[in-house]
Amino acid sequence: MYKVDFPKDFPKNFLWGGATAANQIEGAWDIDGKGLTTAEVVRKADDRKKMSMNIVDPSSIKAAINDSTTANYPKRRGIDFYHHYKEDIKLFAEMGFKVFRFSIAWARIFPNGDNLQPNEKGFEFYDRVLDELENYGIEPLITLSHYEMPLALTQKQNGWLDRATIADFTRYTEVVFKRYRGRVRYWLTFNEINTGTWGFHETGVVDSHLDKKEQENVRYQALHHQLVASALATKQLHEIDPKAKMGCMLARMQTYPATCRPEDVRAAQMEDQKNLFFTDVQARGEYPEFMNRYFAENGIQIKMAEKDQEILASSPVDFVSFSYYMTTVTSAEAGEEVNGNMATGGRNKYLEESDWGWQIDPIGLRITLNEMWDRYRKPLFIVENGLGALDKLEDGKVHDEYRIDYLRKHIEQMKEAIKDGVQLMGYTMWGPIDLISFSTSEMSKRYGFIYVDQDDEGNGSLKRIRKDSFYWYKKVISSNGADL
Ligand code: BGP
Repeated sequence: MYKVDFPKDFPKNFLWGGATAANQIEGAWDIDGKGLTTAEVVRKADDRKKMSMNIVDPSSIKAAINDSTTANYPKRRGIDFYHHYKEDIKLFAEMGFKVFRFSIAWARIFPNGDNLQPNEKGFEFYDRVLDELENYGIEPLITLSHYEMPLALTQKQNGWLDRATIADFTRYTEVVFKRYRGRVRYWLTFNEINTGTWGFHETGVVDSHLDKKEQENVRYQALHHQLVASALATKQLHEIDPKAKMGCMLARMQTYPATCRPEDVRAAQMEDQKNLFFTDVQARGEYPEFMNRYFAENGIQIKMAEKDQEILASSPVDFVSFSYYMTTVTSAEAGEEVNGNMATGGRNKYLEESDWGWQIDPIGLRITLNEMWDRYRKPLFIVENGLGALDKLEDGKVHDEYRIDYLRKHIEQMKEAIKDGVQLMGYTMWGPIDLISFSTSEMSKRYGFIYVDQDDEGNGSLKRIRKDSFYWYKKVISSNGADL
């Protein structure tokens, strides 16, 4: 007889924690031999309240390459994690973190992105971070490239558009894997790889002078090189450190049809396919047919080397990770402007939104988890989720019950998905300590359990203060998700 049984709770070894990125926390942008990164030279987009396709001001991209006065100072400052990492990791440990996601700045290891000797001083910083995590038994989860690369690679070869960047990246990943063999169990190649279709921040490609059609061509070409590099890094990791696991990372945004009219359902399906395409390649090892048709019909021609398909097929990832902040809506009439454009996409009248227009959809997380598990049958890892808000510090306290409410509702849905049979490895909430926002480059869009005393201009003591949500998350972790 078929045995009816299903998991009722979070697994015992569930990885609770938080996630960050080098250029949003570290600061120390010119210390210990580090080179400039792409994230540090471009300005934020003018549209500060909405996250749109133009996350980076297009006029700053070209200027940045020749003119070092075009700087993103908030990202250069971060929250000075470089000098505060001990204090910060201690606070993570106090909350009971099992895992901490951070990224290595490629330009600390190879300041010019070239294949010469790695920068020992750059490595030493990450050695210290790992030592500290080990002291508290916190598992590291490392992103190899989170929205940045050495600026020199953009200057020399237009970032990922040039195939030569694959070799630069694999040299970087090789030295990193060898250095940290046996010390790091979980890795990710590229953060939110799919956002490379939106522009510079992911690919490091200067294309603001091209028309939309040409841009799309160039971006998919650059992303093809990233997909090949990701597969090569996965292969390397398995050879250098067989016990370690590699994951891919997608900005997952489920698209709902505006109505149940089949035309709308199909439009939403196409949006979803374009989103999942990247994970399809990384987890299944091949380009799915629907993209071949999309490329052909849109005049996109991807140059592949003879071995590329073999490389992709030979090294799929071990687990599938994604960020989840919102869902969106589309219709057959919506057209390009709406499709794929995060918060400025179609509105869903059933959902509330954050101050930045991100539609809050906890049940969408359960739907997403079920669909991703069905599609890939590989363990899933939610490596970003959270609420950006304007917090108020009053009498040394931050009462952020809105954040607790957001997180609670999402974690409840994770539990539902686990009962549905989804294999979920862990959850790293985004920005456990306030950090510089990616899309606004401001400090005031805060996600943290820990408040950092710094304003948008960089004034402040950098003091770390526990918010109400800090104590709440500590309880969530100690009860393994039972006490929400
Ligand atoms: C993701 C990025 C992060 C991050 C987060 C929140 O897209 O991977 O780097 O910052 O979104 O976005 P924001 O900072 O724009 O609110």
